[in-house]
Amino acid sequence: MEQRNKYHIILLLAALCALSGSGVTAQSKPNIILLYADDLGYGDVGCYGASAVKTPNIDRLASKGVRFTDAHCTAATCTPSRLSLLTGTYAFRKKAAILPGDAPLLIPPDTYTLPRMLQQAGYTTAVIGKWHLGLGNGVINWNDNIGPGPNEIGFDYSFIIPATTDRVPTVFVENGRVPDLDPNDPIAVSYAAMIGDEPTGLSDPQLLKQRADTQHSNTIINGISRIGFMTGGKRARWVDEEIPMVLNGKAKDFITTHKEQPFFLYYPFPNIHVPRTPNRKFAGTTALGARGDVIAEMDWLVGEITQLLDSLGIAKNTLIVFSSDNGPVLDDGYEDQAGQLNKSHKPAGIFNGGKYSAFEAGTRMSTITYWPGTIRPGVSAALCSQVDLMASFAALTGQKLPAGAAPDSQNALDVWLGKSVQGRKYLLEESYTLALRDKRWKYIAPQTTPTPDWMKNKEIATGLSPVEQLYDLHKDPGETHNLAGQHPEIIKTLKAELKKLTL
Ligand code: NG6
Ligand code: CA
Repeated sequence: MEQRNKYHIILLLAALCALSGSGVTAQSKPNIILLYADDLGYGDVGCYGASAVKTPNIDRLASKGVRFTDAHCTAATCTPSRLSLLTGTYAFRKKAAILPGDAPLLIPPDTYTLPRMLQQAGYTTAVIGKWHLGLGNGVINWNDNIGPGPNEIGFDYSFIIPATTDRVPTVFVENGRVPDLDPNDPIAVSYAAMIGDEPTGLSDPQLLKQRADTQHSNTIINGISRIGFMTGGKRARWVDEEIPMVLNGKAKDFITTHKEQPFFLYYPFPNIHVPRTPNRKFAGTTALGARGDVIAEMDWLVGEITQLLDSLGIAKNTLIVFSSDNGPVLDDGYEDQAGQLNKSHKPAGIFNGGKYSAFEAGTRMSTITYWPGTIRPGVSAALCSQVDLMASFAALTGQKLPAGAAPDSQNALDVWLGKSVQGRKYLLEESYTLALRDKRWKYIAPQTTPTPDWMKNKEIATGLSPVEQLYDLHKDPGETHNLAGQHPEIIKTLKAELKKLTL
């Protein structure tokens, strides 16, 4: 009798293991939350050196988790970095660049994506926040089903800002539909020619909360002129200052509803991209003007999530990764005084460049992992890339990547969890050229893609050059002395590695 009981218990255990896949038990599959800032600089938060803006919630994650000092997004702009994050693929392979607001979906629906992989691991998946990876097949009808989109590439739930808050249409899309749309007031969008008769930044600048450059001077919505023209959808339009509150509500609902099961929440904040329109709770709370205020606002969003996890009792079963999609920029088209008020604040920390740049600040991101009870607090100087999150999460959740999936993603789970400092040997940085890093050296290839004209009159250290560049980051983290002429052997090695990647 005893023998038979034992046999049943063994069978039961075997069945449980099989159910949860690859021998990983359901208990060991933590929830995963990816808090993803937009245009946040390496030096923009307290734990990375900022003092003009306080970020107690992000600092708390860092003090109880791992704070990375050499972690990177893949590219110096949004769409390419997000593509890599969600597919484990470098952006140059897909010729990804900043997308217009009406661009088709960049990730084909049959792609084995990060969220799809987690779905297969038993996770409920959601994206709440900025998308900017295109929607639809080429022609979007904003008044009907808008797909394919996030739901077709692995997200069970989506509540998104379609592109950026400076682009039309200024409406959310929830599971492929614009919520609260009045059918008698349909949305039309044009990026080519003016449509409708609503005021624009050029025709009626007196209506603006912030003046803008020509590219951002199309239809005025909520006192902000945008990139692109839009008519209709008045009831459904967002109020910029309320966006963080709306997203916060959606994110909290999702977490609360799914607290009993493993979930993956990809939470790309609109902060701190332009237009910088802080909620009244944060407006005027920092010395940096709107740019600082939206950092403080984002920090509050982070605190809302960690407090909720604590109150639901699931913090110990939740891995949080905090990072950003590209480096900082002061003037990105709107006159919000970010430059004038910046004073001694260093958005890029000790690094050179920022958004759009081939220099370090283009892709070196403030990056934190936090998982109380599992991750031991520390600081890691490991060289790591967001492109590796996919293979790392596969390892975490017991998934095997199918052949050809996530071709650039390497399993760095132990690095993310702070158990190893053995980071990447080589790391790619994409901008308007390619650059290759090892722990010490950085090779920047001559510029390959022309920069847009509007960039020329902005104060942006692009790091681009018609000639080869080589920097010794140990001695010169600010990339000021081009040593290309002095170390032909190092250039040769890094160029050969770069060539292997791009063949
Ligand atoms: C640029 C916009 C900039 C920003 C960027 C995308 C102009 C002059 N500038 O084209 O304001 O929207 O695209 O930013 O149009 S990102 O973070 O999504 O990559
Ligand atoms: Ca960005």
